[in-house]
Amino acid sequence: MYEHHLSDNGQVLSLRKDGHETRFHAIWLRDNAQDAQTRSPANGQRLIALRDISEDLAISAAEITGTRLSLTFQPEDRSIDYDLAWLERHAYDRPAERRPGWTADPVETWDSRLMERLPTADFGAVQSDPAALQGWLADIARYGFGKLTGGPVQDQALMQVVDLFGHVRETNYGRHFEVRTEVNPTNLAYTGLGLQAHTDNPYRDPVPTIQVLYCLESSAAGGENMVVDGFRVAERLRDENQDWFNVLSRHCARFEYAGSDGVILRSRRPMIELAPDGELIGVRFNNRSAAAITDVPFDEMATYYAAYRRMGEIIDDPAMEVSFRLEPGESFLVDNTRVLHARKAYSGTGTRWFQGCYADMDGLHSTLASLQERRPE
Ligand code: AKG
Repeated sequence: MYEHHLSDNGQVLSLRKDGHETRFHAIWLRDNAQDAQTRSPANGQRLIALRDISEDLAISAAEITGTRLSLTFQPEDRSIDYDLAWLERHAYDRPAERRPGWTADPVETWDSRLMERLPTADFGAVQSDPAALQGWLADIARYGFGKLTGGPVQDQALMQVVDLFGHVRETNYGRHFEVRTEVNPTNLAYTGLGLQAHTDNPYRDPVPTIQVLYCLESSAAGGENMVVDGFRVAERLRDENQDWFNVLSRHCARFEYAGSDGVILRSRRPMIELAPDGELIGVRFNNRSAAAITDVPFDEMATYYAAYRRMGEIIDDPAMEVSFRLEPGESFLVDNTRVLHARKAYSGTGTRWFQGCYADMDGLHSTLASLQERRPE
């Protein structure tokens, strides 16, 4: 049962339930009204602007009936109903300070022990069963990584992976790219060299937030893949040395790619990216495309390099990695703002042929949210 209380001359409404009190400001409540004059019933978009709400706004009356709260606003002299469960879900009255590097729901950081419960699904199942697709997408939202098995061994089958949740992001590498040994490679990915764990295309702004890699042939020796949770790396660095975490999150690195004609891509972004409130929102790490770092003050450059070195060591620590070998028809997908991927060198007889493409997490989150709305867990 809820109780309510108005204070501050109608500027603040408090709701109390089970001994817990949550405060809301009058302006926030009026701005977030869900009635048909404030929000379009057809598409949920807001019909009014802040300028339409009086600066002298106050709540003059409040009443709870069942699951609804009715508030009367002055000087409009209008009563608007609120769903109490909606208010509970959108409450913002919590302690302000959180330790920089915190992660938001549903993110769960991981190390090599994720191997015991690798987020994997069957290609046919996620294509035909919305519950299986929902489970797989929820795993990707949680772990930033997901694997698919049992897919077709077919040119461009990776497009069917993207079709499950969103749209391809076309780049200078095309709608998709061939990951196999080439004679004049425009990227070291198109050789048999091993690749240190990295996030892709850090020189792009915005970066593609999803990368899909799909195996079509894997008869060559070597070429195993690894993934590392960049968020766990950042947490470990922070817990080992707060100054190192700070220096990598407060200063920009630079990245560049100029490996093919007519393409010069450059970006300036931190290796560990935080939101203004300290939420960990991105990791960029790619030795191949790191450019000269010129944005760190002279007095902090030595610390920056110590932190950068340690970040690389943590990334390379086997305790952080999950490794696997993809067989033809298998693929994996990473949240490219979070999870790094790597490849062991390959050579000798046989062929290794992968196809890769980019897509974005917003489409994946959108598909997941609408599946969850239809079928709550
Ligand atoms: C990339 O294309 O970004 C790669 O890292 C290639 C990975 C692979 O060949 O498995």
